[in-house]
Amino acid sequence: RASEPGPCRLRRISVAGSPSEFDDHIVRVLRHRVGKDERAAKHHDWYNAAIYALRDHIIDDWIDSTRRTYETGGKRVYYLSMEFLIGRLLRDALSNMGMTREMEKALAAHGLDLAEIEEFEPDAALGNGGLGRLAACFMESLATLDIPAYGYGIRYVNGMFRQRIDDGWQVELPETWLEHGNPWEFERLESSYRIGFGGEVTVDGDIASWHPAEQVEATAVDTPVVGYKAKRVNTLRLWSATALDPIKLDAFNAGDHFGALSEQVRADSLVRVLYPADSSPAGQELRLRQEYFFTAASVQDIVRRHMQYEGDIRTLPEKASIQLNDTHPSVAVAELMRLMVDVHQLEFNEAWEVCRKTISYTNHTLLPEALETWPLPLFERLLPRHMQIIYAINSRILREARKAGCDDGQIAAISLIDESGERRVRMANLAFVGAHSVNGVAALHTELMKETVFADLHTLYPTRINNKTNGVTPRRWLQQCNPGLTRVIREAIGDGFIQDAEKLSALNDLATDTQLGERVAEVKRANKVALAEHLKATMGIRLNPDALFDVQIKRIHEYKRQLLNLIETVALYDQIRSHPERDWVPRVKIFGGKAASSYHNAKLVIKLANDIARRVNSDPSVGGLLKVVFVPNYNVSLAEKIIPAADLSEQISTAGMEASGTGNMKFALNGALTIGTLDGANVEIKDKVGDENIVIFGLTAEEVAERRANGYDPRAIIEGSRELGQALSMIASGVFSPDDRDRYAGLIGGLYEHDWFMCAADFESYAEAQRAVDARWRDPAAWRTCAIRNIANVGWFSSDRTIGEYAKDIWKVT
Ligand code: NBG
Repeated sequence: RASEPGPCRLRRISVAGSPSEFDDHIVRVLRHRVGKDERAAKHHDWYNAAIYALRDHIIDDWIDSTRRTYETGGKRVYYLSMEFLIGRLLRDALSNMGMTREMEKALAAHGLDLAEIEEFEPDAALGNGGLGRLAACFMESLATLDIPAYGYGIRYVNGMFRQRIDDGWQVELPETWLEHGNPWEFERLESSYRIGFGGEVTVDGDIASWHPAEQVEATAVDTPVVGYKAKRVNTLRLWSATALDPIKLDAFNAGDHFGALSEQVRADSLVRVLYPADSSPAGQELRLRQEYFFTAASVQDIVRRHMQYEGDIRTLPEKASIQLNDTHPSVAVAELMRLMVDVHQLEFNEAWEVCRKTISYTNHTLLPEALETWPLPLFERLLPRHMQIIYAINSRILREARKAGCDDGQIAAISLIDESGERRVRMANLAFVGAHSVNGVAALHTELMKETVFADLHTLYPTRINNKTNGVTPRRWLQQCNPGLTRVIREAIGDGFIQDAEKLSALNDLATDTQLGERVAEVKRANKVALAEHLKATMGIRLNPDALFDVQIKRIHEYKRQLLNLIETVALYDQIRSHPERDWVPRVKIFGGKAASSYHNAKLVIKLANDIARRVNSDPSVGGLLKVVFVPNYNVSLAEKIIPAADLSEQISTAGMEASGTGNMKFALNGALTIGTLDGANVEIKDKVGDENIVIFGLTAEEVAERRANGYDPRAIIEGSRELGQALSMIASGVFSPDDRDRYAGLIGGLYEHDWFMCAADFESYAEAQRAVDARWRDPAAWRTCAIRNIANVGWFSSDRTIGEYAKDIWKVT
């Protein structure tokens, strides 16, 4: 793990100066803060002591960073996100502090192995998938680029559920990541805000005031976020909830022991769970309450800080940029307006200017079912004053639209209220009109935003939509997860790439260098061995590290088409059995991912993967040529083990449906080849690595749209393809589910009838692409060159580049 470059060693040291001093420091912490004698201490005590000791160093930098921001009066970025999928922090913090080696030595002095201690850290899974992980990468890049920033979100007591596979089925269990406390966090009781719900609005002259019927207290809990080489330490501020009156003593004394605690239970429920819905709306009152709770607390915190130091709300845009991560915090538009108009008594038009200059919005999906809307009666009951403000904004916008010549159809599409059925508040439209910048997360996605969901808003505000292609932090997704590859690259081109990932391009000159190719291959093999050992230990499965590791890890969703991959797996299985004499490339198909708990088809796909695995893995006629693995409980820590071991990265969504994808970037950065459609950021990855270093197949987004519009007949395609027809009938007839032969009849039947995600249309081209992958694999030297070209050319997908663009174009911070 000693992967950080040499020169950044213990810098200015106030706590400990040398490895042995650091060791003394840990022992002191173990005694005085953990309360244990080093002879009696258990691994978990050392784990706590190690983090507390490291934290002492971080705090110094944290305080310095904050002081620096105050002194320079710099502008701050506020990233509001319902999700932060941070994973473990110890390795990240150690590495960015340049203290990995010190920690290793200090622990070794007590016979402890840092790698083992790291395994005690729970995965902080406060997010579903890409959106939450992007927020975590952005936080790290903001600190690395020395931009003063706060991340604002919810301190969920139970984050993303833990997935167990029982007899092939997904079972959801609560994730209790806070069970043993959380040594990273600092509760800030002084930063608390009352958050109201319901009640009524009264008007006195020009001044409206909201009298909520209920209130809860939001309290800040801060976690430091360390940038590379500890240039800056920023704050991730997550809100927890408490009742104003946690126990009603009268009721308790009168014998109503449960009723006396009901307010606290209600407050707890606000921050209890993360909705396990990815790219689809939760549609529950509790979800809207969660959204308002954390947004209102964050906006109030931002305004309080601004007023304390600047004293004039009108200068807010000069000192603060609020980025809305998807529509979940959209109500910030109405909340900021309410504070300015009702509390700070700004005139509406002036407040609207300030609001739009301060706020910007990122859209992360085009799926129509994923665009958040709330039933008007619910919204009005919970947030009566915000509803009035939204009406006021709407009338302004619609008048503007009318003046600009919009017709009734356009007006209906632009309106903040959806009148097409039951009336609903459109959160995406609210975010769009309340922001000065609206961005997509990959070039194709941004173009499609202009043409589809926001077409009419785009006509009215033609300069507002812009693109910021996603990125991932090279610290976590190369340096920390793949120390072997990092070492090889550093020896080849120096270590500048950790800070400036585009420097990886220097590898292009060495792409055909045999020695480098061999070293890269050795590292890949070692990573595959390590993964195989891990899966042997956790799942009892044996994998051949010389086989091609073909990986699809991400949320299970129909548009991501794990089903297409499984159908092709079955077709391959069938082929291997029928033609054992052919020269097959041994493959391990690795799947992992969670399905939303109410998403029936996605859960069925998990079962299918497990059913196929059971059958294929126990069939002696395929020998070692094909293995199928579904890795349970896919999370950030598992991704860190799997991605460095992958040869092939599956990015096979129906074109036009994956906004960006970020796993695609992580795999390429770790030297895997992509098999993918022209969707999301795959398009830009192809442009960067070159056509010959990526395997593209399938319909384009345009062709998908065209087929959907002009009648698409999946049955004809299936009947015209023997391989596809056979694979489907094997699945549908129960070959993989002898205990319940009809289990997949509906799932497969749906492909014949409608096949919205175009699995049938893309099958042949996908299967062909897979055989092209096999052909490349048979030429190891060519494969290595291709892997190196991938690593060399995806440095652009660093979240440092993405954040640099946000900073320059949207936030105007340096
Ligand atoms: C997801 C998209 C991904 C994208 C991430 C991060 C949502 C709503 N959207 O394609 O599906 O990579 O956001 O932008 O989770």
